[in-house]
Amino acid sequence: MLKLTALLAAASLANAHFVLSYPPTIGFNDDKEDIGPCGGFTPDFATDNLTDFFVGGDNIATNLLHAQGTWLYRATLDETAGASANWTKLFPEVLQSGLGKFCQPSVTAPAAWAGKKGVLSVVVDAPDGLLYQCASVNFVAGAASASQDVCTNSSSVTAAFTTDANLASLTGDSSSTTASNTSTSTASPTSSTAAATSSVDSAAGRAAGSVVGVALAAVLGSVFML
Ligand SMILES: [Cu+2]
Repeated sequence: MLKLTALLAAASLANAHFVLSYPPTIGFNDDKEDIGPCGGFTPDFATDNLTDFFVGGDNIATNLLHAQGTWLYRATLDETAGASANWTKLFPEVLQSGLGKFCQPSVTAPAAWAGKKGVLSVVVDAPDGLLYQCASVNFVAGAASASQDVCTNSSSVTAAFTTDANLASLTGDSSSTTASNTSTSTASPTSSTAAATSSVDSAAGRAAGSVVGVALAAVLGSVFML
Protein backbone atom coordinates (compact mmCIF):
# COMPACT_ATOMS: atom_id res chain seq x y z
CA MET A 1 0.00 0.00 0.00
CA LEU A 2 2.85 2.30 0.84
CA LYS A 3 4.40 1.42 -2.50
CA LEU A 4 1.17 2.21 -4.30
CA THR A 5 0.93 5.54 -2.55
CA ALA A 6 4.49 6.41 -3.47
CA LEU A 7 3.83 5.45 -7.05
CA LEU A 8 0.70 7.54 -7.09
CA ALA A 9 2.54 10.48 -5.64
CA ALA A 10 5.37 10.21 -8.15
CA ALA A 11 3.03 9.87 -11.09
CA SER A 12 1.03 12.89 -10.08
CA LEU A 13 3.87 15.29 -9.39
CA ALA A 14 3.95 16.65 -12.90
CA ASN A 15 0.82 18.71 -12.51
CA ALA A 16 -0.47 18.11 -9.00
CA HIS A 17 -1.59 20.86 -6.70
CA PHE A 18 -0.53 18.91 -3.66
CA VAL A 19 -0.17 15.31 -2.57
CA LEU A 20 -1.09 13.94 0.83
CA SER A 21 1.68 11.45 1.54
CA TYR A 22 0.87 10.51 5.14
CA PRO A 23 -1.55 9.36 6.32
CA PRO A 24 -2.26 7.83 2.87
CA THR A 25 -4.97 9.62 0.91
CA ILE A 26 -8.28 7.90 0.15
CA GLY A 27 -7.95 9.12 -3.41
CA PHE A 28 -6.22 11.66 -5.60
CA ASN A 29 -7.46 13.30 -8.76
CA ASP A 30 -5.70 16.47 -9.78
CA ASP A 31 -8.76 17.83 -11.58
CA LYS A 32 -11.01 17.34 -8.56
CA GLU A 33 -8.70 18.44 -5.80
CA ASP A 34 -10.62 21.70 -5.41
CA ILE A 35 -13.79 19.81 -4.44
CA GLY A 36 -14.33 19.69 -0.69
CA PRO A 37 -14.16 18.10 1.72
CA CYS A 38 -11.99 15.30 0.27
CA GLY A 39 -10.88 16.29 -3.23
CA GLY A 40 -13.74 14.57 -5.00
CA PHE A 41 -13.57 11.31 -3.06
CA THR A 42 -15.87 9.92 -0.36
CA PRO A 43 -14.50 7.92 2.56
CA ASP A 44 -15.59 4.28 2.52
CA PHE A 45 -14.64 2.52 5.72
CA ALA A 46 -15.53 -0.86 4.20
CA THR A 47 -12.78 -0.60 1.59
CA ASP A 48 -10.35 2.16 2.63
CA ASN A 49 -7.06 1.24 4.23
CA LEU A 50 -7.30 2.72 7.69
CA THR A 51 -4.18 4.25 9.15
CA ASP A 52 -3.67 4.54 12.90
CA PHE A 53 -3.51 8.18 13.95
CA PHE A 54 -2.17 8.84 17.43
CA VAL A 55 -4.34 11.34 19.28
CA GLY A 56 -1.37 12.36 21.42
CA GLY A 57 0.42 13.61 18.32
CA ASP A 58 1.08 12.24 14.86
CA ASN A 59 2.70 13.19 11.56
CA ILE A 60 0.97 14.69 8.54
CA ALA A 61 3.17 14.74 5.45
CA THR A 62 2.43 16.58 2.23
CA ASN A 63 4.15 17.58 -0.99
CA LEU A 64 3.11 21.01 -2.21
CA LEU A 65 3.59 21.83 -5.88
CA HIS A 66 3.11 25.53 -5.31
CA ALA A 67 5.66 27.98 -3.98
CA GLN A 68 3.39 28.84 -1.06
CA GLY A 69 0.32 27.60 0.74
CA THR A 70 -1.38 27.63 4.13
CA TRP A 71 -2.30 24.30 5.71
CA LEU A 72 -5.36 23.39 7.72
CA TYR A 73 -5.46 20.00 9.45
CA ARG A 74 -8.96 19.03 10.55
CA ALA A 75 -10.87 15.85 11.37
CA THR A 76 -14.34 14.48 12.03
CA LEU A 77 -15.82 11.33 13.54
CA ASP A 78 -18.44 11.41 10.76
CA GLU A 79 -17.20 8.50 8.64
CA THR A 80 -18.97 9.86 5.58
CA ALA A 81 -17.43 13.30 5.94
CA GLY A 82 -20.89 14.42 4.93
CA ALA A 83 -22.36 17.87 4.69
CA SER A 84 -23.29 17.85 8.35
CA ALA A 85 -19.85 16.71 9.50
CA ASN A 86 -18.56 18.70 12.43
CA TRP A 87 -14.94 19.36 11.52
CA THR A 88 -12.54 19.94 14.35
CA LYS A 89 -9.38 21.91 13.78
CA LEU A 90 -6.40 19.88 15.00
CA PHE A 91 -3.63 22.44 14.72
CA PRO A 92 -3.08 26.14 14.04
CA GLU A 93 -2.78 27.10 10.38
CA VAL A 94 0.75 26.80 9.05
CA LEU A 95 2.09 28.86 6.17
CA GLN A 96 4.53 26.88 4.03
CA SER A 97 6.99 28.88 1.96
CA GLY A 98 8.92 27.00 -0.69
CA LEU A 99 7.84 24.23 -3.02
CA GLY A 100 8.07 20.63 -1.91
CA LYS A 101 7.72 18.28 1.00
CA PHE A 102 6.50 19.50 4.35
CA CYS A 103 5.75 17.38 7.37
CA GLN A 104 4.00 18.64 10.47
CA PRO A 105 4.68 16.34 13.43
CA SER A 106 2.85 16.34 16.75
CA VAL A 107 -0.61 17.06 15.36
CA THR A 108 -3.03 16.07 18.11
CA ALA A 109 -6.67 15.02 18.13
CA PRO A 110 -9.10 15.06 21.06
CA ALA A 111 -8.09 12.36 23.55
CA ALA A 112 -11.69 11.13 23.72
CA TRP A 113 -11.44 10.08 20.07
CA ALA A 114 -9.05 7.22 20.86
CA GLY A 115 -10.65 3.94 19.78
CA LYS A 116 -12.90 5.59 17.20
CA LYS A 117 -12.75 5.82 13.44
CA GLY A 118 -12.79 9.10 11.61
CA VAL A 119 -11.69 11.16 8.65
CA LEU A 120 -8.64 13.36 8.60
CA SER A 121 -8.87 16.20 6.10
CA VAL A 122 -5.96 18.28 4.89
CA VAL A 123 -6.80 21.56 3.19
CA VAL A 124 -4.36 24.00 1.67
CA ASP A 125 -5.10 27.58 0.72
CA ALA A 126 -2.99 27.72 -2.43
CA PRO A 127 -2.58 30.48 -5.02
CA ASP A 128 -5.25 28.74 -7.12
CA GLY A 129 -7.72 28.32 -4.28
CA LEU A 130 -8.63 25.77 -1.63
CA LEU A 131 -7.51 22.18 -2.29
CA TYR A 132 -8.56 19.07 -0.37
CA GLN A 133 -7.41 15.56 0.50
CA CYS A 134 -8.61 13.06 3.11
CA ALA A 135 -7.40 9.98 4.94
CA SER A 136 -9.54 7.40 6.73
CA VAL A 137 -8.02 6.74 10.13
CA ASN A 138 -8.31 4.83 13.38
CA PHE A 139 -7.73 7.25 16.21
CA VAL A 140 -5.55 5.51 18.77
CA ALA A 141 -4.09 6.42 22.14
CA GLY A 142 -0.48 7.47 22.46
CA ALA A 143 1.87 9.53 20.35
CA ALA A 144 3.75 8.70 17.18
CA SER A 145 7.49 8.75 17.16
CA ALA A 146 9.26 10.93 14.64
CA SER A 147 9.88 8.83 11.56
CA GLN A 148 12.15 9.78 8.73
CA ASP A 149 10.30 7.35 6.50
CA VAL A 150 7.10 9.32 6.94
CA CYS A 151 8.12 12.80 7.94
CA THR A 152 10.49 14.68 5.67
CA ASN A 153 10.96 18.28 4.67
CA SER A 154 12.45 19.68 1.48
CA SER A 155 15.48 21.79 2.25
CA SER A 156 13.98 24.95 0.77
CA VAL A 157 10.75 24.73 2.76
CA THR A 158 10.11 26.93 5.76
CA ALA A 159 6.98 27.17 7.89
CA ALA A 160 5.39 29.73 10.16
CA PHE A 161 2.10 30.11 11.97
CA THR A 162 -0.49 32.32 10.42
CA THR A 163 -4.18 32.97 10.24
CA ASP A 164 -6.21 32.45 7.11
CA ALA A 165 -9.69 33.82 6.54
CA ASN A 166 -10.44 31.32 3.76
CA LEU A 167 -9.69 28.39 6.06
CA ALA A 168 -11.32 29.81 9.18
CA SER A 169 -14.81 28.89 8.05
CA LEU A 170 -13.99 25.22 7.50
CA THR A 171 -13.98 24.15 11.15
CA GLY A 172 -16.12 24.55 14.21
CA ASP A 173 -12.96 25.68 16.00
CA SER A 174 -14.47 24.67 19.33
CA SER A 175 -12.79 25.56 22.59
CA SER A 176 -12.84 21.90 23.64
CA THR A 177 -10.51 21.07 20.79
CA THR A 178 -8.12 23.74 21.86
CA ALA A 179 -8.21 22.56 25.44
CA SER A 180 -7.38 19.03 24.41
CA ASN A 181 -4.55 20.24 22.22
CA THR A 182 -3.18 22.22 25.09
CA SER A 183 -3.37 19.39 27.58
CA THR A 184 -1.46 17.01 25.34
CA SER A 185 1.14 19.55 24.40
CA THR A 186 4.48 19.66 26.14
CA ALA A 187 5.06 23.25 25.20
CA SER A 188 6.63 25.67 27.57
CA PRO A 189 4.35 28.67 28.00
CA THR A 190 6.89 31.14 26.74
CA SER A 191 5.14 32.26 23.61
CA SER A 192 1.90 34.14 23.61
CA THR A 193 2.09 36.05 20.39
CA ALA A 194 -0.82 34.35 18.69
CA ALA A 195 -3.29 36.55 16.96
CA ALA A 196 -5.85 37.80 19.40
CA THR A 197 -9.05 35.87 19.04
CA SER A 198 -12.21 35.70 21.05
CA SER A 199 -10.56 33.68 23.77
CA VAL A 200 -7.25 34.56 25.34
CA ASP A 201 -6.92 31.04 26.70
CA SER A 202 -7.39 29.38 23.36
CA ALA A 203 -5.03 31.78 21.65
CA ALA A 204 -2.32 31.12 24.19
CA GLY A 205 -2.92 27.40 24.01
CA ARG A 206 -2.61 27.43 20.28
CA ALA A 207 0.51 29.49 20.35
CA ALA A 208 2.15 27.16 22.84
CA GLY A 209 1.26 24.03 20.91
CA SER A 210 2.18 25.54 17.61
CA VAL A 211 5.63 26.75 18.48
CA VAL A 212 6.60 23.24 19.49
CA GLY A 213 5.20 21.79 16.30
CA VAL A 214 7.04 24.00 13.89
CA ALA A 215 10.19 24.02 15.99
CA LEU A 216 10.09 20.25 15.89
CA ALA A 217 9.46 20.29 12.16
CA ALA A 218 12.46 22.52 11.70
CA VAL A 219 14.64 20.28 13.86
CA LEU A 220 13.48 17.19 12.02
CA GLY A 221 14.11 18.85 8.72
CA SER A 222 17.65 19.77 9.65
CA VAL A 223 18.38 16.38 11.15
CA PHE A 224 17.23 14.65 8.01
CA MET A 225 19.51 16.81 5.93
CA LEU A 226 22.56 15.28 7.62
CU1 LIG B 1 -2.68 24.12 -7.54
